[in-house]
Amino acid sequence: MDCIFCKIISGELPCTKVYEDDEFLAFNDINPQAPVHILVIPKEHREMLSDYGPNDEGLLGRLLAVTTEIARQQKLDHYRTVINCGSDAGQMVFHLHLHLVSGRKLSGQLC
Ligand code: DGP
Repeated sequence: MDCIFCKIISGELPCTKVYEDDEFLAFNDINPQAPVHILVIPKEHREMLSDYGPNDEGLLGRLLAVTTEIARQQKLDHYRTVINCGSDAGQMVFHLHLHLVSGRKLSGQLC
């Protein structure tokens, strides 16, 4: 599959790994918008948040729970989480990912 994040998951492309379990991988964003900019992704490929539904509440809940655990491990007190859904919302990589951004005062801009 021609997906950058799937290639990162398979090890075909490198990343700076921050967290991994059976279901999720987290790694540093290649183009950080703040001193801490981590992407948290499910290993299962789906393009965007709108590809999930009521049957996925477990996975989506665990995505947030894993994110809070990563924030704790990284000793982040203040942070922002962002999920872009669709190109007009700024999504450029079509494999669901959550941005975890921290390390500077974040203004009104989303990420
Ligand atoms: P979005 O605009 O929400 O689709 O964010 C995609 C993010 O993915 C963007 O902040 C840059 C990051 N990114 C794109 N390609 C790579 C890559 O090959 N490696 C890493 N670590 N991050 C990437």
